[in-house]
Amino acid sequence: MPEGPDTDCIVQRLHLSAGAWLDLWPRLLSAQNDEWLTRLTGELPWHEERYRMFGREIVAPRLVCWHGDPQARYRYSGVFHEPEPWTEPLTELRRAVEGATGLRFNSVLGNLYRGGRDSMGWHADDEPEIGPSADDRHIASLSFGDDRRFVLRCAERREKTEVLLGGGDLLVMRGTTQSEFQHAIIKTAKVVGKRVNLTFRYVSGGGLTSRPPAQGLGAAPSDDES
Ligand SMILES: O=C(O)CCC(=O)C(=O)O
Repeated sequence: MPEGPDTDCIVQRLHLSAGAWLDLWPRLLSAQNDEWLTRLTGELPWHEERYRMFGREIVAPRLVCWHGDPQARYRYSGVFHEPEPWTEPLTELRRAVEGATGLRFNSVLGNLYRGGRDSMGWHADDEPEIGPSADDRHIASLSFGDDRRFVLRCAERREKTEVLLGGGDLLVMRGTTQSEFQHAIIKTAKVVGKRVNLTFRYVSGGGLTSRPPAQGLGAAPSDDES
């Protein structure tokens, strides 16, 4: 059983423009990185996600799962995705994330990147149902496994920033990050191992009326792009 978080871990704040900021707890759970990776890859109900874009069926380049309180329903392309119940490891990790951040979450989206070709295209999690409020949507992203580049951009202001997310790192996107920026996980030709990312969210009741969590999922940026 993995041990608890590193209580000496100190949060680092990175201010972006226009009222957006990131809080990073580096290596919060890195001492248990391998154990959590094994447990989460083995125990969660990972599956492919298919969606339609421009009349074509696309398979997202990663595996996903969605868990949460019963009201944390998630809808896109006209289909409701009912959350799977919380599992023991997810409950334990939610407790660690809430303990570190002082924030509350009622759902979690899991992404499993099987290697460097798995990725997440540019998108913002800016659906009105993600809260607690439009000018401060809290999304807490906890990573296990190999390092991956997490990139944010604001095309309007030609602003781009990047955080290398390693196993055990906790990053919280705050303020106007979702309305002012898009984010992505960069595809890479380097040999990288598995990575699990959990984004804890606060979803208000009734279900999301959103597009897929990654607009342009198929068009993932790559190392060559930046
Ligand atoms: O894997 C990551 O770090 C990013 C996940 C993400 O962007 C999302 O779940 O919306």
